[in-house]
This record gives sequence, C-alpha cells and structure tokens, in this order.
Amino acid sequence: MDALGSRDIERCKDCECDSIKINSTYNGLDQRYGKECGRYSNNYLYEYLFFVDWSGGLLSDVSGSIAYIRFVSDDTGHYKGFNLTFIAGSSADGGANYLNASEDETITFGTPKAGAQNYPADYREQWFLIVPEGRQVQIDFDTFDLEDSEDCENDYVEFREAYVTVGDPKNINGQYGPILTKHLCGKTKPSSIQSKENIVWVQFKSDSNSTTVYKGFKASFKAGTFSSQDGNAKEDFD
Ligand SMILES: [Ca+2]
Repeated sequence: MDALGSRDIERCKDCECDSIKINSTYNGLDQRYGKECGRYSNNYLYEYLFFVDWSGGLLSDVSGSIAYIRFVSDDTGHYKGFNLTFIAGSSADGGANYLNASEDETITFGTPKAGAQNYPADYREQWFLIVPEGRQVQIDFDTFDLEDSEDCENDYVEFREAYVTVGDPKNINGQYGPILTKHLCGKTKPSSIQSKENIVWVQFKSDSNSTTVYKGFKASFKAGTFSSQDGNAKEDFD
C-alpha cells in the first residue's frame, strides 16, 4: 500500500515539534526514524499513475495491508495539517509477457499448459495485454480451475489497468493500476472483463502449498469497444 498526498506541518530539526509518521505496525510508530514534517505536496492518484514523477510522488510505502498513522503536534506553530490518499498495490513478481493483439486478432494466455497439466506451486507470471490505442481490452475465460481459499489468498489471478510512465513509454507497470477485478480463485469461470484503457496487467500467483492438483486458467483477449455509459475513466482519479 502506498500513501500519497500533501502535508503542511511545522518543521523543526528531526521533526521534533510536529510530525506525521506512517508505519505498517503500531509499535513501529515509536521508532525514531521515519517522522515527516514540513511542507510537501504531490497530489492526486491520477497524476501519480499517468503523469508519473516517481521521485516525489510517493509519500510513504507501507508493506502489508494495514497502515498506522500518528500525528503529533506541540503547543506552538499550527499549520494546515495533512491529507493522504492510500492506494492498494500488488507486488509485481515473476516473468512478464507482453502480448500485442492487432485489430481482429485474439490471443490466448494462461498458466503453463493450462488444461493439460496442473500449475506448479510457488509460481508467478505477469502478462501485459495490449490492443491498439483507443481500443479497450476484452478478456474472456475459457477454463478456470484454481485452488479456492478465503479471499483467494493462496492462489489467484488479478487484473488491473496498466499505465505507462510518462517520459518512458517502454516502462509499463500494472501493480498500482486501477483494479479491474479482485483476486479471482476457485472453479467458477469468471465473466468477461473489459478495460477502459488499451493495456491490462494480469498477474497469476500460486503459493507454496503442495495442493497442485488444479489445472489453472486459460483466457483470451482481443480489442473491444467500450460500451458502458460512463465513458470517462479519468474522472475516477480526481
Ligand atoms: Ca496453492
């Protein structure tokens, strides 16, 4: 999880007057380092994802799914305070495949030898599904058989909109992109997925347990046309 936002907090040496601190554990809030103070502004998830200035865009990176925040002020010097946005990131892992579909082309992807052979434990793979600019990605599932677990925490596949770092068109990422599906697992074939932009990031992950009796998933994608009433994806990031 990452925190983005702005702060305007009294600045003193080592942030000993007023401070904000973000940590993944409650006890971690007591550590001396990591306090932040002074004025800082980098705002809006939208800018973070699509006009990325990575050098200043990230206020705090929290491992895990819980963030503890402590704000401290002393009795002098009151400033505006702080404002944070949190985004849930995935940890991108494993080899990446870049799949380009031209108009009228359908490309298949999935776990290795899906359907014929069970997927291995401790396996990770990423795919970038790319269709021509201005088109959307339509994903259809053919077979689906993953280990079922609570919140799909063991084995899963996930889909997000991908994004390109400004200034470096070769740098495509997905782990902080807008979420298209929650983690998917089990045996129920998911319904089709349609993106808003023209690149989708997919990640498959299996954990280390040895229940490797599941066949995995097989899906395909092609260039689709966005048909929903809500035609402006970018408004989601204001
Ligand atoms: Ca597993």
